[in-house]
Amino acid sequence: MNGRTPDGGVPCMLMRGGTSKGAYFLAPDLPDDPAERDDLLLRIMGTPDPRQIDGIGGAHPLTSKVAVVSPSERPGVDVDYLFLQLGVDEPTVSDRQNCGNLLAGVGPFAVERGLVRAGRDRTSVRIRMVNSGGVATATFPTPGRAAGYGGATAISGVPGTAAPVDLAFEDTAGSATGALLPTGNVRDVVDGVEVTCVDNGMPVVVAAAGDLGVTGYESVPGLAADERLRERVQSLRLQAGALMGLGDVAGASVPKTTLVAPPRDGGLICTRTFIPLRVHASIGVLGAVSVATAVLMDGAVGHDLARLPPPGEAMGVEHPAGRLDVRVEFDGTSIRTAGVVRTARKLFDGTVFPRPAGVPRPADPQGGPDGPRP
Ligand code: NQM
Repeated sequence: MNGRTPDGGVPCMLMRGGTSKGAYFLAPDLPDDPAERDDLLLRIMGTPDPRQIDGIGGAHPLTSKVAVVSPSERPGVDVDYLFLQLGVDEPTVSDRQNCGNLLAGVGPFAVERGLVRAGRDRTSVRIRMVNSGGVATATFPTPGRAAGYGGATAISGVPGTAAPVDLAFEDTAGSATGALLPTGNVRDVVDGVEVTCVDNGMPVVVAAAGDLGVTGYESVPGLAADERLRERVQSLRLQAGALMGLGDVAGASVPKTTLVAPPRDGGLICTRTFIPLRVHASIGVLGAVSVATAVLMDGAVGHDLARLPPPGEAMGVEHPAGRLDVRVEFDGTSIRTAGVVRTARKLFDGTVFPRPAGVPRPADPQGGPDGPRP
């Protein structure tokens, strides 16, 4: 039984999850067939179109995201969360990565939709991240047994404050590649640049900013305008992706590339991240967990640039909008715990109407409001 309306509407909740924004759906409200589902989601988001003008996407990879949530059949787990990254100007839908930011909204969404009964003041929801098989526990306030979004927690990259969502991860190592160090080495040389390829929730290629001719403190527009740097990052990630066992990653959203530099704001390390070629406005959650894990390792790129906080203190991963504090306990061979605090907010709940199937798209040479493209 799905909640779709006779005129093609689909029940949808728009939420901010951490520093990202996405459309949250109950799985039964979307087609079971992945190809049909993806086609519907592209038409909902308004992809492909750099402005996503005919859909609800926000014209950036960080706002062109989808969470599909369903009750879990796994013992000890409440809900399954499938993350889908939709392209903006390319008609792509990828399930090859996780998203720790949208994850922040999954617990409150599960309560809103009645999949999980809220506790009296706080609720913990055990979430299986379908993309990687890992499990996360989200704990958040539920005053009056309802999801509560107001609170005093600030996160860099989001104005104001909101209720904290504590995320504790299990089994993040090797999320997409099967190994914490997917090339089998703590350091590799690609294109003459030393890199550490790591996957503690997100496959990331870590390189020293200085080795790519930048400081690592540039602004997002400054890095975005650097065509030559983008080409070098693409070349690095294509080769590193193959070494990481990810195959041809030309059209894939992973691996990400993070350039690291010494911290300037009391944190562990300073970062600038490419997702995979757009410059991230801050840094992804699991991306930050992976980078922090890498720089904790002896011999890894960035290890000598990092400043370790006193034991027990959160590690600040500095990024263009501030810092993301992560908890990572790494004993030299395996990860003991990993977690972050995020916030999330319900923005809109209702029915979304997809662009009809088969309507010419702006990117079609014959179609779109601007007519044939040159
Ligand atoms: O790394 C962006 C984001 C992400 C992913 C990306 C994320 C994560 O900021 O867990 O959250 O790396 O494409 O939402």
